[in-house]
Amino acid sequence: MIRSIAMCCALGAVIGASGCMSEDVDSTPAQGSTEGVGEQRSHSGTEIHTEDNCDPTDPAWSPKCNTNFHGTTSFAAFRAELTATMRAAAWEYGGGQGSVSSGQSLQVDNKGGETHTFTVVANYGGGRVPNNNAVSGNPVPAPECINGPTSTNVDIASGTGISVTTGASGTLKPGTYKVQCCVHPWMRTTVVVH
Ligand SMILES: [Cu+2]
Repeated sequence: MIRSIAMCCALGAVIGASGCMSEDVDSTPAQGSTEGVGEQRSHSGTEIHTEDNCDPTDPAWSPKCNTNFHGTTSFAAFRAELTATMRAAAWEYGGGQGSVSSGQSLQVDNKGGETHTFTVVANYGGGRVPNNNAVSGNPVPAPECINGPTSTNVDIASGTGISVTTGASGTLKPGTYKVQCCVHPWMRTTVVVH
């Protein structure tokens, strides 16, 4: 099921279909918001992880929230927080900034219930979900988010992870990289390969 969600989103990115937008098109005001599950620290910057707090028992999240996940934020609360603050705080890159030596791999694990992306961008911008872009104040998509999957634009399904190689023959050469999520464009971090 998770794979089908990711594929749906990839397709949506290509043709602008609405399949992936439903998460964020429906907007039902609700009171309050729920803070995320506990922060998890990285291991010396070699590991970063995507986080969220979607509550799979809320039918409004279906099918985007992994039924094996244990988040507590209803879809309505997510929408309300996003509308009020232009972001949902629990939807974030945990572990802070990535920092690895050239030749070392960067591990990116999805600790959340939704699919997130690891996307290197020249400049932070919106993602591929128009309503999330609008509500978060990122009306212009980062081109990398809408140009399709690449080695530096990867969907990461809930409960899975990727290992990003670095170095002269790796995915990331030495340098400093801006990384964002193309589903939730307020999710941003930096990765340094030194
Ligand atoms: Cu995300």
